[in-house]
Amino acid sequence: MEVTAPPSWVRNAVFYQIFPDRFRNGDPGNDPPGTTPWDALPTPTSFSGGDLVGIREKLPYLQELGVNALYLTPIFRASTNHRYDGEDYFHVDPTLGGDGAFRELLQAAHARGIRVVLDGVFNHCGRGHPFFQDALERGRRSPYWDWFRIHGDRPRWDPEPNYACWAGHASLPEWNLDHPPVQEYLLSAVRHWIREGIDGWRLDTVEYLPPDFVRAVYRAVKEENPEAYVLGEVLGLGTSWFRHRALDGVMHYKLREALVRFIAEGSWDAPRFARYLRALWASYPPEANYSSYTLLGSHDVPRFRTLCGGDGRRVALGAAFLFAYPGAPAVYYGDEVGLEGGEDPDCRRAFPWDEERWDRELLATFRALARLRREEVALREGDVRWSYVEGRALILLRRSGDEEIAFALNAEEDEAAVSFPAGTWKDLIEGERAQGRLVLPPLSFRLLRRG
Ligand SMILES: [Ca+2]
Repeated sequence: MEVTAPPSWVRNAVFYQIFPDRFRNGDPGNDPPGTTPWDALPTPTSFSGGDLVGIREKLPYLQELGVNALYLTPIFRASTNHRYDGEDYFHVDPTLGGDGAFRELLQAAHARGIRVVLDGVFNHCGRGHPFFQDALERGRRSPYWDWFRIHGDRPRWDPEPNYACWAGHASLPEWNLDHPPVQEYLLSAVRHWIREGIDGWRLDTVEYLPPDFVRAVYRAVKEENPEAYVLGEVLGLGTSWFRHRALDGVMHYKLREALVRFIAEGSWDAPRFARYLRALWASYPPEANYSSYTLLGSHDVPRFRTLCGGDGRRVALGAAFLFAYPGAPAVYYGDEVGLEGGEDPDCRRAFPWDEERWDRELLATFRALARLRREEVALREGDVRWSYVEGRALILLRRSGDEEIAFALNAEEDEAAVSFPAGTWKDLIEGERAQGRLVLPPLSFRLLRRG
């Protein structure tokens, strides 16, 4: 079958990324042994007890935030808190509530119009995966010997692993994707969960997978459901993946880098930021720009607020840019209430449910941005023009049919006067009208409609 366009819902999506161990503990009865108190800072090996029951419980909170799609980091049976060491591709980890909790979450999310995308880890599994365990036990006599790349007669990891493993981690043996049964096995998991009703896959470490296999995943997904989304974790340029039609979109880390330079660090001025973004825009087919997942942070990078030295106004600017720019904006759990955190595992702290600790102004900004994105077709589908780019301020125009929205941003600590294109503009949040020049307070943004 031939699929030529990414699913249309993606350009209308507002994603929320959840690291399931850290969002909400809905059932202390399923906590792994040794679970730490909720507010304890995470370590590489600690468990906080978050689960899918907790996510379901907080769907009203997410809906009120304006979220209509979830991206969950891995949920299948595994040994670690991050679960990138999968031991079973067909069953949800019992410490997250198991298959039943997932089915209930999926139903409840769909009933609220919230889609669910899962994390597919197809480059490697965990050392506890029964197939690797079989190779460990039976050596070359194991039917799974060729499923891995093992040198010698038994897998060993002391002093060094003698098998291919992810980034040198002995606990993460890599699949031998040249062995056809391995691809069949993984593709059957891809199809299984789409049939169970998930709305897409985020493919982990896609740049390390054989391109033919990624294309096979894409085809399998689309055969099961042409409206399902295939998102790649791509840290470099995603151009070739789009050319070969292997992904619908990428996690837009390149865009994030520019936002870190321009808004968090302040090391780039607006002209440099605009030049970079224009070049990036031109590198991808238009539909891939509209169907990529745009982010300020994830479980793999320091939180944006921490990179901003804790300044919530800069987080608001970064978020506003994502919501005003093409692509599906994603909120990394907790960013909306001001959660901080440095490099992994610190960027994976437990969500602070004590509202006393929230940055309420920031949360209100996220909600307003999501509402405008939902209401204004130009913000979702409009074309993009850079209208004013000077110093550390810019105006971006988004137009769809007769609707035109101007997004003005000042990333400077001082006020900035920006020039608008001819005509009258009306502020979408405050309601006031503007014409000609407008003075933006320090570290502020405005969204205005022409007319
Ligand atoms: Ca729990």
